Amino acid sequence: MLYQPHLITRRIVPENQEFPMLSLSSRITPEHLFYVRNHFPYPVVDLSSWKLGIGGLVDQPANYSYEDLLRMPQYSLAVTLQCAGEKRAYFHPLTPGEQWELGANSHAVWTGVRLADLLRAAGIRRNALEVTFEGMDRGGRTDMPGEFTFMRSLPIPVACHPDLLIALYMNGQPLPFRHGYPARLIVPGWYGMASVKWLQRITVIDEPFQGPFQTNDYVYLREGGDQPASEPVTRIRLNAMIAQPTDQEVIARGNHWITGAAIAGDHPVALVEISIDHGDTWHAASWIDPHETYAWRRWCYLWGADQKGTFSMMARAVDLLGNTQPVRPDWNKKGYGYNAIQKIQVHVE
Ligand SMILES: Nc1nc2c(c(=O)[nH]1)N[C@H]1C(S)=C(S)[C@@H](COP(=O)(O)O)O[C@H]1N2
Ligand SMILES: [Mo]
Repeated sequence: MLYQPHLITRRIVPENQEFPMLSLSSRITPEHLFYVRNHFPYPVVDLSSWKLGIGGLVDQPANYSYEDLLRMPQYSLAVTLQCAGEKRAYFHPLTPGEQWELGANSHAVWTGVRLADLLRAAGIRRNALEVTFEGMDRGGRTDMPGEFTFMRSLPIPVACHPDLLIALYMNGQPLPFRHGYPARLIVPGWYGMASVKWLQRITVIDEPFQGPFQTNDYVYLREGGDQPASEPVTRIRLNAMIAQPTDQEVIARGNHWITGAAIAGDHPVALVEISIDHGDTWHAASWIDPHETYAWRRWCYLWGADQKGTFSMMARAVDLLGNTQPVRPDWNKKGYGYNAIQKIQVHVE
């Protein structure tokens, strides 16, 4: 375990640390600031014996060594990872789990092998329904006896999409250990739990996977209301994060940049709007970054704060279809997918 003073520690073992959103000075998150989300202590990885297995309902099961994967065609994609627990600390009432604020998300360029290439080489059988991905990290749970590895599944059509990568590199460097060395899955547009780290086995199955990280966790559990009582957590919801100023910050009169990032897993973000007057009027922010399908996009707005007082500041993203963020969060028992419009207070002196 290494003390990482530059990250915000939410838990020491397993190591869970968030990116300080104030440090959003580059689109790509510097490696030492990239958030870390682990369910278990770190696994022991021995590269000489490590293999990535592909099996189950396939015609040609295979075991790839690290070198085998390095020799295959490599593809790069810029993908923002966001934890499904992002902003969980803002739910009322609070929900159990790491109390993430703004920084359970970070951005990198990932390079590796296309999952679709490996699946095509293996030959998926006709009766296949899902593909499971198993990490090397393991441990117990508080809600059931036994030892588990971190394991997740994807429906076949999602798994076969050409943008899914078995990443071997992060920002052009070998994947750092904390982010899944030697190889991790990257599922663009989905919340982070889908992007299994320290990947060791891919298995094609013909029934819905029932592991605890699929059916106990990463499910929206609700009571009452008109939403379904139980729904799997999948794609990243439309969301805007205010990086600067911070909540309750005291600033001097004059011009100030309001900055942040916006993200969406379904449709591209078209617009970010800022309100300084508790939502009465909205102003379009400017883009810092160009649009990239799976990347967060930083925005800024110049605010002429010429009056003293306390201001209620909000930021909301609007996607290409005109959808925007809800005023009230979709409260659910395990605190996933918070995307209500963020509101902060700023004091001008
Ligand atoms: N093997 C393994 N993969 C995992 C996890 C884990 O605990 N073990 N956590 C998942 C979750 S919930 C998230 S949000 C992302 C975080 O990736 P990072 O730690 O590289 O930021 O990894 C995912 N992949
Ligand atoms: Mo997560």
